[in-house]
Amino acid sequence: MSWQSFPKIELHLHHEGAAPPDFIRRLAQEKSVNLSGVFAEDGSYAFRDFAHFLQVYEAATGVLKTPDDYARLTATVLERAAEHGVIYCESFLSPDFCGGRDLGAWREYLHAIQEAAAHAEAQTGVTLRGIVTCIRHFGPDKARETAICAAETAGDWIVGFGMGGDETRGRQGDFAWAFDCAREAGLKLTTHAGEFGGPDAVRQALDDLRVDRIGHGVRAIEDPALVDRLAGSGTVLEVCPRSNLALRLYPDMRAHPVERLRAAGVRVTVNTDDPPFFRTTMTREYEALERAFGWDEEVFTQIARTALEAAFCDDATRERLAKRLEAGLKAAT
Ligand code: MCF
Ligand code: ZN
Repeated sequence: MSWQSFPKIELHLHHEGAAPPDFIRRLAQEKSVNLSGVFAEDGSYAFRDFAHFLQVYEAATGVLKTPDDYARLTATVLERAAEHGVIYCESFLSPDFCGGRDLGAWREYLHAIQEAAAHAEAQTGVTLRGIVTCIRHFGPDKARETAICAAETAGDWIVGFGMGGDETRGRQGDFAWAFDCAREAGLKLTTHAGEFGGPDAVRQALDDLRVDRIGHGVRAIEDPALVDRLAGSGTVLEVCPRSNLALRLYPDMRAHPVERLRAAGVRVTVNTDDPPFFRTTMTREYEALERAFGWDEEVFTQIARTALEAAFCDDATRERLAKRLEAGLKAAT
């Protein structure tokens, strides 16, 4: 089975992290920015471990400076998504990088991104929505400012609030004010937890931030009572299998817990996180999961439906996409 044209929904994608190395190199050249240490000899992104990944990520994506840079990136992101059968995608965007948490500047970036997304949707048929994301290692004060930008721009395009970054610092609960602010503005919530933070971070995300979904969440597997809790509550995990392998959380796909979580009744979805950084695409994720666990059309159909149910978009958009998804599934199976 070729999975490339199988219809897919992606819920965990960092907007800047989806920038191909060539895109970043071209921008760096245009702006005369020196990016030594970012690329390997073969031209791909190079990093040793999680801490180094975060550094390389911020150096590489730091060349994205203007609203127009983000408009160009948005077109590229949606073209790539379309190539891999994605019909709906939510991406993490941050006022921390777009305008330094200044609300006026953030609105300008957002305007450019939304305009580019609308244009690209007309060309590719991929629908994009944004999740405003605070950066954990920038600390709770900056997260508060980011949440205010999120609350002020919440609507039918900015549909969620989240947190990424270095999970080994502080506790999820340190960011409760930011998440409460976003929730009060009507935004749905997700946070990176249970990747490098272990199962306790997942519990904190549920108890202290009261999130709707969990980014990664895979290390819940280390705590059977937590697995039961996730299965019981129906909390959706945004699993990014090849990201976890690239950052050496697991030695290979067969050791990855996504199948054990699914078998225990946890609602899992499949995502790419930062595709060019992890040398992945949605198609490669599907191929690797088929190879490791024998996942077939039935499993991937279930996963796409789960992802659409857990999407943060409004119900009218969900219903429109559900029709497209079901038609695509029928054609593919
Ligand atoms: O999911 C991966 C690895 N785990 C944690 N954080 C990140 C990942 N990819 C990007 N991030 C972080 C990173 O700090 O999210 C931020 C980056 O600066 C971007 S979110 C707009
Ligand atoms: Zn992520």
